Amino acid sequence: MSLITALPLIAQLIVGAFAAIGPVTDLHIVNQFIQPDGFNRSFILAEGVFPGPLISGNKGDNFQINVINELTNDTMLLSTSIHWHGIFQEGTNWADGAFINQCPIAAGNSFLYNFNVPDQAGFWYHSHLATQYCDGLRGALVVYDPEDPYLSLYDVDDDSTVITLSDVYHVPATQIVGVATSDATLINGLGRYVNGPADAPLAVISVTQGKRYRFRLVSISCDPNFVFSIDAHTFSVIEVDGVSHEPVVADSIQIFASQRYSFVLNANQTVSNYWIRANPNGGSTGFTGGINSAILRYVGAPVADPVTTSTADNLLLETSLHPLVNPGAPGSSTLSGVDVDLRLTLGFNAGAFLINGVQFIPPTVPVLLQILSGATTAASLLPAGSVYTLPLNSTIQLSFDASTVAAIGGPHPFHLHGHNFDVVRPAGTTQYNYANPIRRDTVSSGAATDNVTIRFTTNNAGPWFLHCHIDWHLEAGFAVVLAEDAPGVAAANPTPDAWSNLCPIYDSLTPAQLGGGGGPTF
Ligand SMILES: [Cu+2]
Repeated sequence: MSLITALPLIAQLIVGAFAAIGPVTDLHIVNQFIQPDGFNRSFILAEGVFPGPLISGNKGDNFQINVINELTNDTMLLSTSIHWHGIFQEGTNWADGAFINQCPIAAGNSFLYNFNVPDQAGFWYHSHLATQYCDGLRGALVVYDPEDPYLSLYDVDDDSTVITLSDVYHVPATQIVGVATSDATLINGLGRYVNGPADAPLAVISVTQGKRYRFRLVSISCDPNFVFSIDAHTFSVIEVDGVSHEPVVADSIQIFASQRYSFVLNANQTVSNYWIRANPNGGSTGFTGGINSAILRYVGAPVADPVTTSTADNLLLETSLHPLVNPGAPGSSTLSGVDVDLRLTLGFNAGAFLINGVQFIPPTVPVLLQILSGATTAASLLPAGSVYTLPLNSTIQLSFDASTVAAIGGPHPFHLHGHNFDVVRPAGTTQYNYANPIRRDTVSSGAATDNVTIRFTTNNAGPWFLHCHIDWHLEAGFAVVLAEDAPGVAAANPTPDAWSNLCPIYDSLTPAQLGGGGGPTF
């Protein structure tokens, strides 16, 4: 490695030592009053902060995260589980965090998530129990690649260059009646709300003129998508959902719930303050009074609010993005050129979201436990009608018909656990690209006229959740389970004893011990 490429690594190690935790760490889940937008309420937080602390490691690391549940506020859920979004969990399906993979961790208990990240980079983590992450349990997780092919493009890539975008709710998730509407946008955990304190602090991201920054933009949103931009700056997008892509220049990104992008920003403008903007598609939009905003401050600029205006007019398009390592989509270059063509018709009826006519009702026994207990067919796995079995080593195509639901709280971003996938037909186009499509793990299913289509190869035995990442919609049933190589799951996924103990403990809890004030507890 040359001296030049080694420098960012050294900087990363020095700066990263201050705040990030991991890959081997405790993670305390606690109730804590904070005022991220000036409004004081009790949240469910990792280590008492929002967002949760940055968890980081290097490609190839073994992560051992001991989640210690110290929740006591029974107006919210008292149990928890954590999903490590985007990590394939090959051989560790039990560590994937959704209720289909494990029973939740009861208050007063701990559970060790122990998984390898052999060849991936770029994630986040969140509660995967009901809508608990909307109450605060969410944060960024970065797997650095010491041999990142783009090391020479940037000078800084550390804790200070992670940008989280989120919504926040002034009422606990279990107490929201009707359609939930975000009260404010938080950038790196800070923001303002309409008619709230005008002096609530905004996040400040510091840059030094002349340096190049790899920003890692992470949507930890429960619901809104954001159009993100930085006044007077263009940038070069190099990574999507943990996958390196060929650089694409843009000045704004529409980022949906749970998506990630890395972009390189050259701090080549006049030393000054510039607005960072994240305009949501719902709740209070615009930037009056500093809502939906943060500040990019050059070293040497006065401590003052920016006076800049946005000139963004070059929105990043999924069709422009092509993987750096480009295998092309699996299967052949025709719409029928796959082993399994699974068409998913999205629907809505009487408050329930449906996939192929079925609302997902979480099973009382995790799907993984059902499989390990001997049930391996779709007909025998619960919830009935929501589990699809897939054969191993096969090419799979999923298409999303959003024609009847796109206008109902959409666009709906769909996330597949356990895989990346190739988006052969993204939203906004009728063209199919089998040659070099964008590769990611969460995709917008688009507008009523779209039929977003994705492909992947089954190489990871286990039940994997496929769901809308608008958490309120997931709660209303917008999910299915893909049971991949069900007969091979047991051999491929040895489970620790502590995992086996979770269900007996959870199942013995009284309603009072579940918390949530009688709200959803699955
Ligand atoms: Cu949705």
